[in-house]
Formats: sequence, C-alpha cells, structure tokens
Amino acid sequence: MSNPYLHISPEVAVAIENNRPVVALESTIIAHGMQYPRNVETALRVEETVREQGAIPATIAILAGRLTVGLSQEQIEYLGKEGRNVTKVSRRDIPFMVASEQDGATTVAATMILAAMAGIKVFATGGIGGVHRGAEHTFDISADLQELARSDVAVVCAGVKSILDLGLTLEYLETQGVPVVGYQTDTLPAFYARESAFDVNYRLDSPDQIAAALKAKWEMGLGGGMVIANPIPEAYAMPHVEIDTAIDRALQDADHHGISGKATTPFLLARISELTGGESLESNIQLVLNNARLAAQIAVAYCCC
Ligand code: PSU
Ligand code: MN
Repeated sequence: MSNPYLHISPEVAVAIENNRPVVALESTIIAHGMQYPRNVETALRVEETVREQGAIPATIAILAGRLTVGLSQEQIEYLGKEGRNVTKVSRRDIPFMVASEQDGATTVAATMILAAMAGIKVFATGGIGGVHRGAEHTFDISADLQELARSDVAVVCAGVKSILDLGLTLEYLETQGVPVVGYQTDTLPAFYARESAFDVNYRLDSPDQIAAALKAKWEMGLGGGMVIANPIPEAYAMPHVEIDTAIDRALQDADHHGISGKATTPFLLARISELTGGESLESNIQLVLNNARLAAQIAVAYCCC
C-alpha cells in the first residue's frame, strides 16, 4: 500500500524491503529537548551508535509537510538549528503540518505512527511521555501512552522521568495492555536514576528474549507497542537528592508561570537542565546512546528470529 505523504530515504527503504534491521529515532528530542549544537551532535552520535551494532538508523520528522523517515545529516542540522521554531508534533498535529506543508518535530507518539507506516518495528529514545503529577486535576496524560496501545512499535527508553507520576503511568499502561519490560532489571528505571520504587511487568535479560516476545505478540495479531526500559549506565546515573530537588523546583516554576498543555514537558526538561548545570544533559546524552545500542541489538535479533 503506497502512502503519498510518506518519504523514506533510499538507504532506509532498501533496508526495510530486504528485512534488514532498522531503528527509528525521534526529532522532538532534537528540536525541543536539547540546545544547538549539542542536539545535532547527539543525534548524529546516536545514528552512529545504531550503525555500530549493525542496524540502519531512521531519524523521523515532518519536513515541509512530508512525513520523512531517514533524515540526512543536513536535515538533522536544519532541525537542530531551528530548534523551538519547529512545531512539536503529536498524533493530533500531523494532518495540519502536512496540509500546510510545515515542519514538525515528532514526539514519541508521532514517531511511532510514522515508523509504523514505514514498517519499522523498533524505536529508541530517551524518555517517554506519561501521566503527569497532579493529572487527577489537570488530566495531563501524554498521547505517547495511548499511542503505545495502538502502534506496533517497541520503544526503548530509560524508563519514566520523575517529572511524571510513575505509579499512575504504570497503571495507565496496564489498562491499555502495554507491557513494560525491564532490560536486565526488575525495577522501573527513572531516567536519571537506575531504579525507582516500582516494579516492571517482565524482566528480560537479552535482546533475543525481547525480540522473541515482540514476534509472539505481533504474529498473534496482538497489536500495540511495548516499553523496553533500559537503565542509565551506572557511571552516568545522578544522585537522587540533586535530581529530585531540581524536579520539584521545575514543577513549582511551571505552576508559577501557568505552563500547560504541550508546553509542559519541554519547559520542565529545560528548567531541570538549567538547575543542574548541565550535569543532567550529559546523563541524558549517555542514556540515549545506551538506548540506541540496545534498540539496534533488538532490531538485529528481531530480523533473525
Ligand atoms: N521526555 C524526555 N525527553 C523528551 C521528551 C520526553 O525526557 O525529549 C519528549 C518526547 O518527544 C516525548 C514528549 O514524546 O516529550 C512528550 O511530550 P508530552 O508530555 O507533551 O506528550
Ligand atoms: Mn501533556
């Protein structure tokens, strides 16, 4: 089935056609998650990491209304420089970017949708969106969670950042039938921290085991995604007290400035980065690289099982 809106780079298209391993990568993290030039530098290192493991990277965005799967270096550079001028795009926003031929940086939800359209099964990112703290009043629940219930893509992340309510995020995913797998861990990692007070649903210790679970799920026709939670490498994990203090402060500031809707997550991320003086940025970069490595290994295993 051809999709006139979808533009897959030749390298990625050939890989998909030949059932070679491909890893999808998001672009909100480039345009809204980090500053230029570290964002571009990181995006290119992530792609290189995927290649080192024998898979093909496919960074995904909307460029001049084209659903683009497999950005060139120039296109990554462009998005990184434009930064916040580029619209942050989730499921609801996609048709408007296409119809008006605008650029869009894709969130986890939107990247999953475009990856699924292209036939890519594995996706690496830093952190997924989730149920925000105070969601019982604000109803602020990321569209990423709903997407995990409907698109057939495995998302490798470093768990759930504690700007979110970890317990409610797990409850929401459970209701939606989305499995949360811990890679070599029994507890849900919390992004900057390797552990949290919550358990994952299943612990799997190898890319082969994860690939086998994905294959079973999709071959049976059980649609939807899977969260693969990969703890940050020990050497880059941050002390709880420092990060918790920064997160509490960022949440207060967001409240004080009346930040809401899609602006909330980027505001909190930027504020935490400022408050922790760049240490959190280094951790963030390292965990993304670590996730890219695992995602590529899973993609390779999925192709062979
Ligand atoms: N969490 C991070 N870094 C990020 C994001 C979340 O640690 O860059 C981005 C991702 O693109 C994610 C989006 O899909 O924020 C979620 O936004 P929202 O909460 O508005 O759904
Ligand atoms: Mn939200």
